[in-house]
Amino acid sequence: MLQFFYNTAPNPMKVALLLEELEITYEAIPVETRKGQQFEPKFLAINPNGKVPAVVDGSVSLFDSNAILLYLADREQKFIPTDLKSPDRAKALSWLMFIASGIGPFSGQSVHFRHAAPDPKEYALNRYDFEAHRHWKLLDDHLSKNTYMLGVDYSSGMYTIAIVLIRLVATTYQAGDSASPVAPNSHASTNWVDPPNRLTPTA
Ligand SMILES: N[C@@H](CCC(=O)N[C@@H](CS)C(=O)NCC(=O)O)C(=O)O
Repeated sequence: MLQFFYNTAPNPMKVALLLEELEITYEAIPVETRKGQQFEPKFLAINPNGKVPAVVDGSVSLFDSNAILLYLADREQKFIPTDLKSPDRAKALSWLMFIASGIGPFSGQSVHFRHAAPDPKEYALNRYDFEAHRHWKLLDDHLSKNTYMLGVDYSSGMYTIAIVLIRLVATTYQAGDSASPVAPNSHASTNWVDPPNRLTPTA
């Protein structure tokens, strides 16, 4: 059975969400990162980066949340265009990496410097806030012209792993500092998923 190493922070939760959506049977193995379990040799053998999430699926071992999401979507051939050379697959990969390297980390740092960092922090806060908002604006502009991330006609409304990710990042970001005024289209749930509200957080 697939083993899923996790804590309840945003990156592992992206994987949990997709595992559930894909209805994959898995064993959830908590890693107590506050107690340093991520640095134990047996976990470092799975993820040398010493962070959750990580997954072991038979002989396959993966770390880094977006790599895991891509693997799972490909494994099940769901939530991502499967034709490797299709324009939509290319678009999905671009948005996936945009989230992994842009909107996710910049939003995370923005929230950190606003709510957790000790003073002085103004320079860092301005820097990360600016970049986070720039990314959200870009996404919002895209969604103001397209009903779905990959366009109106894509796969009879099926959403993609990119949407799952953005929705979760949006939720996380909102928890620290509402992005709604910055990116109203990005927070209109009908623009994110089909059926509407499927991934809308309840709290
Ligand atoms: N790029 C990694 C980041 C993973 C990451 O930062 N994980 C956090 C939880 S969201 C973690 O393990 N923190 C504990 C630590 O850094 O020691 C991914 O997307 O999986």
